[in-house]
Amino acid sequence: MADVKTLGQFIIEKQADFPYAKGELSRLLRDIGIASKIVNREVNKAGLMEILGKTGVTNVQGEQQQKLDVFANEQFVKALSSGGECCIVASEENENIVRIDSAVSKGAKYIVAIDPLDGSSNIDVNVPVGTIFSIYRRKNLAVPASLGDVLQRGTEQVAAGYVIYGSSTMLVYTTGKGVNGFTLDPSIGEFCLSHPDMKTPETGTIYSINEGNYVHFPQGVKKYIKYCQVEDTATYRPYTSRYIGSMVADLHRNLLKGGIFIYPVTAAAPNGKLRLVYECNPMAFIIEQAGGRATNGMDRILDLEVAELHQRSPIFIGSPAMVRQAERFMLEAGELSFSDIPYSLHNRFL
Ligand code: AHM
Ligand code: MG
Repeated sequence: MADVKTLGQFIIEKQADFPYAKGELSRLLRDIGIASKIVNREVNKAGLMEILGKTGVTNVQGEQQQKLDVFANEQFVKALSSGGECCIVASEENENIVRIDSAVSKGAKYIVAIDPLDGSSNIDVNVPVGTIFSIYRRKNLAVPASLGDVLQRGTEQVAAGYVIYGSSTMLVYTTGKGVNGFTLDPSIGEFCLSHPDMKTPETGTIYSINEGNYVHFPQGVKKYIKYCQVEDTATYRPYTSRYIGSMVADLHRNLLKGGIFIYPVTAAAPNGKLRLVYECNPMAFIIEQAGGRATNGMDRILDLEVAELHQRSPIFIGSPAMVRQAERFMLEAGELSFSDIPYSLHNRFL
């Protein structure tokens, strides 16, 4: 037992890296850890419970919400509200930001953006799902906290992490000083440090993309997929195709083994499918901290301007050599920089 370090112990230990820290971020991370254990308990029971299934209402993206999405959202908002360190929660499940008045009046300085249960369409079939979170500091403590505090570039993130509810449950997070992973030990109910200082391999042999959309991909992506499939022993090609359809699970595997995950623009998703604020930015921060790379095919995800809460972005993320190779194909296919053109024109890539 002497070697076991719990998430709580680790967070307190790491607080020393920030000499002026007052423990607020530590408490916030602890609150997220607690809520994720409650969500984990329900996700594990999903096959048994009446809770499984659809509520019949759709969320702000027009997608059908499932009961566990609602439950997870409630748990995180509740934990963050009672913790007192977070004044705004921006969630995939809420059209608008949720302002926590009690924390605002106390001068709380953190904002949390969250996808409470990503990949929730996989719950019914027992496939891993995840939580993704991102933490920002309020821009100006002298003015009331507002949506503007959420619409910050990814480079401004103070911390980000994900929880994967898989064959085991893991919480992986960064505060900008490397990435550490904790596995939930159900026997003691604690996340224990299992993957210290995670690094993604420089290159890998896994590519992850929904190939069913191939016909609607930009030329550069089509060419990259063909490149992945060509035989070349020197570069270990053809690569292996792995796509779970649960971003957290796909990225977690690729982070550990080396690989690339791509969700480009498609006919159905002319700006990409994944959301910048609570899906792409936190994952980009984690992957970069693990030595990886994350772009929209040309530009760094973390540098993208954030104009809307539920803004979408294409994403190319994973082992740096693989992402660079995919970008070369995008460039050769003549795809201009996304940041050079308005979002409304992104579908010209099709
Ligand atoms: P969700 O937030 O509605 O669950 O959607 C996000 C999920 C990601 O986890 C996954 O990578 C992607 O959607 C899969 O989309 P598709 O089924 O179009 O391949
Ligand atoms: Mg999601």
